[in-house]
Amino acid sequence: MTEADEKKVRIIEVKESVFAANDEAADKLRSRLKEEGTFLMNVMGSPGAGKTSTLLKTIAELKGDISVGVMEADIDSDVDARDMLDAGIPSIQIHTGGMCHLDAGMTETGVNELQAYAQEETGAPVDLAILENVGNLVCPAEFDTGANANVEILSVPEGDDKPYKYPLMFETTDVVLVNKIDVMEHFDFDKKYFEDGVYLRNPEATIIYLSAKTGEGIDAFASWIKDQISVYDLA
Ligand SMILES: Nc1nc2c(ncn2[C@@H]2O[C@H](COP(=O)(O)OP(=O)(O)O)[C@@H](O)[C@H]2O)c(=O)[nH]1
Ligand SMILES: [Mg+2]
Repeated sequence: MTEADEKKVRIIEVKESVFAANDEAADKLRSRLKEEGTFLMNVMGSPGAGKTSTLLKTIAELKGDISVGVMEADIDSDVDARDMLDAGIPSIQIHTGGMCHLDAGMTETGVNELQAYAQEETGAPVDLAILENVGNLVCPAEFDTGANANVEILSVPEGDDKPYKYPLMFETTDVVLVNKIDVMEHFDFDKKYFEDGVYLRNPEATIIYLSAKTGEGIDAFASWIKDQISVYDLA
């Protein structure tokens, strides 16, 4: 059989088309949020990095200045949303049913539900909607949720080599939070090696060291959020 006789295999790159459709939905969501005056922040990181703990402390710091609500995404359970509600923060839980990330469509559904809930509970939608994404360093980085800012939380015990091992997560984030600095002395965490890895992936990234346990550095993260929102409001 010659090359000309050989039947060509038709290959469909499903992944590419899924990403293209998601990017479009994410841009649509961003335009809508801009019209409504809502800032959406997507928080990513491994399970146990301290996403919920850091958010609880940071939202307490922001209280009075900005109204905040949280969408907690998990495969199952409502543990994190309960923690938020116990702290008086409007919150809903999104179940992904086994999926390890949220896409823009799921995020839009979450935003709608969160704003309806905030309206019912407080009489107004929130200015800052925070998405605590599913705990995972790979999948969430692949999908644009429609957020205005991406936050990656890494904790000291996870190690200083993560920017080298999970490049996309560090490429797609705007700020890298290094949590659990209160236990820094117990780990061989080389800050220079870590920062070099972050800037290699993302020269524009901001790095903030903090501890959700002691509260150190939480003010710097809260200021970073306020700066992002004031730039967004002016744009
Ligand atoms: N020592 C210490 N432990 C922390 C810190 N932040 C979170 N933790 C603990 O780490 C565990 C996971 O925290 P959590 O906020 O639930 O992480 P998430 O899964 O990323 O939301 C909990 O036992 C927290 O108490 C911190 O800054 N220092
Ligand atoms: Mg959590």
